[in-house]
Amino acid sequence: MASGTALIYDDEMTSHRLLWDDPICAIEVPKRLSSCYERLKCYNLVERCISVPTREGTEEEIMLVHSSDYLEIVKSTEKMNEGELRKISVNYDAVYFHPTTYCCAKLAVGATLELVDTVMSGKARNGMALVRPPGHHSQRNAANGFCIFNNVAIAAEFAKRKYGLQRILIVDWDVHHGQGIQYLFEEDPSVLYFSWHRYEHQQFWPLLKESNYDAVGQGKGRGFNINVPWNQVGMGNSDYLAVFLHVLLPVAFEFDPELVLVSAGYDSGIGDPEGRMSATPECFAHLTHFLMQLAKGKLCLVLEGGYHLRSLSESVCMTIKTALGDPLPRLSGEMAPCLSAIESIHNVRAIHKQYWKCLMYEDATPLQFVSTRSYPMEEAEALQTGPPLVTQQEAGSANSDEVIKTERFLEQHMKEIMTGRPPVKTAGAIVESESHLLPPSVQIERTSDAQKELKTIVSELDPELLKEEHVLNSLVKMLAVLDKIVKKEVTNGLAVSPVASVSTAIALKHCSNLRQQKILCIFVGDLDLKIDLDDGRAILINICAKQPEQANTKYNISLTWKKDVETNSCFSMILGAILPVAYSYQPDLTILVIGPNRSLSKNGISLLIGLLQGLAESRILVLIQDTERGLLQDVAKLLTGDYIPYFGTYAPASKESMQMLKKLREQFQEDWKMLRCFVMGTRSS
Ligand code: Q9C
Ligand code: ZN
Repeated sequence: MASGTALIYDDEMTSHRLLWDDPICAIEVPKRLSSCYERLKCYNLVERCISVPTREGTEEEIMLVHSSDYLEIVKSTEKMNEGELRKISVNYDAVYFHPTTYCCAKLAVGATLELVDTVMSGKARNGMALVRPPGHHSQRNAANGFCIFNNVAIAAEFAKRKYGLQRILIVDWDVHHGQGIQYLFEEDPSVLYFSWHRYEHQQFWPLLKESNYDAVGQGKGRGFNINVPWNQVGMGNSDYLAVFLHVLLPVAFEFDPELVLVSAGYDSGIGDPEGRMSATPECFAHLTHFLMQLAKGKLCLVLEGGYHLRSLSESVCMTIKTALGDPLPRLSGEMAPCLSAIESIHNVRAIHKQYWKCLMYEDATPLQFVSTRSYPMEEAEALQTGPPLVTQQEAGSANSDEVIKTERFLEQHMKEIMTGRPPVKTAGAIVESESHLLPPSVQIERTSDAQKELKTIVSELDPELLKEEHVLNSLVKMLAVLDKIVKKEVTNGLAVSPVASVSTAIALKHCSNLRQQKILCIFVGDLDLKIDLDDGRAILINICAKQPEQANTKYNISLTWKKDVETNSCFSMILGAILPVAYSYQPDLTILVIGPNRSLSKNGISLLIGLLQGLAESRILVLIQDTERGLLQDVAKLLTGDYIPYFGTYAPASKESMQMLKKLREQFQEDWKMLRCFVMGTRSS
């Protein structure tokens, strides 16, 4: 499997600049590009990437999506004087031309296509192209919103033709609607376009009706255009996360793309004067990490907007750091989406349920009166239980004071989240004779100084086990791995155990002895031991085939998942229940146990391991029951980053399973607020 992250940057693209006074275009400055590269150098990220040279896109490539007439117009600007450039610029909405614009725009196209080639040929697993001018507003016959050629749309068309791809996902996380991409692929079911954007009931640029959630595509392309309009400013980490968990990712896994392109605009980040949203840089790490689980990791990110230089460059760094496989910082702020975000999610799910099986059992219909004022205060207040990182008013007043304030905030914030990564990523506890199964980078643990503690715990739990030398031996090694993770000497680890249930109890007890704060424990299979959890120090999610005996509680949730209906349907459960609970809980450590009689496919387990690495700063211990040791090699590769899970073709979950998930959501959405994805008690008229 391909490895490495490509980075494409060329100083040449900083020559395109505004030559006259124009308050609208003044924010699209050359420093946007150079400051990203400077920051990347500060964090020593440039040297860790595979540097790919830029080239100019050819006329033929540009004409994959643009008309020759339009190409000729752009070409003609090369020889123009300032007066002529001004004159031609006013033909378009929010656009400026410079004598080097044509050249830079060709470089932006070429850089994007080189990135696609690098990833498609396997020279790198993923990568990012830092380009100017941006592309997603540009249309077949028109420049628009600082965009000249539609870099990402050209890349999609290029990938279809050159590599024969049949399914490409475009994720547009820029704060503006990439209407250019929407128009170009509206009728094309081979390109799934997703965009969220500041909309404010059509009061925000580009002021289009077709940016709303009900623009779903046309003809054969119906269902393949997904718009999530933001009707308020101030959207933040939990709002973005909610849209990924409840809209984009379920549909994306069902779509099963062969390549993911990202219109990576960072004007959706904190401090941006255009977006006025409040997502912090690590949010982009999480978004990137989610998208890395698709298309066997083939992910190409292409810069679009982003106008707060510090916010932009820090967010770009978080994106690249994640693409490289570094541990993720914790997502900051209270994990509770706001009511307006939930309204948008509700509407998108309701309108798309006719196109996507994963939404088929949704009983929501689009809300008729979309306004926060139409809901009772209690409900609005219930959702805002803690102070958000940045209040909506603060985010909304983007004057120069605000720019400086965000800069100060980021200065401090980045110091807190940019922690070093341990030199060894993965530790393993397995018997000597099997160590050859693990990638060479795994550090094998042989012993631990927790022997005495172990004996105490075991004698309380099951004194019979004290007689079994090999069991004690494996338990002691497991504790050694756990200690390394807790002490941050490694990021993750795996251990094989003959008694998975007992091991789980011991691991949790050991964590509690170490005063580890919050443990997320996911047990796949039959758990034959009662684990005491009521103090909230741990949460246990048990995925098993048989109906649980006790009722679920906030900290002890059983998910019944039957083997015969499971095949490849479990992502609904992972995205719709496990991850929302996990992100709401914000654990310090994750323990995933693959126990006996698991009802989750190998693909499902791989996906779970991939996605759970987004939590707890990527600290995870995977415990494998020795009867399941066939999974050892794959689990190890997933943990070291040598391998990306591939989910495969989607099979819909049974109605019964979907109803179980729905019930769970209803029961726990007050405790675990990320579960929420619809507005209760839809009011009519
Ligand atoms: N009153 C990108 O982020 N604003 N383009 C126009 C008119 C234009 C944004 C405001 C914003 C363009 C790539
Ligand atoms: Zn933008």
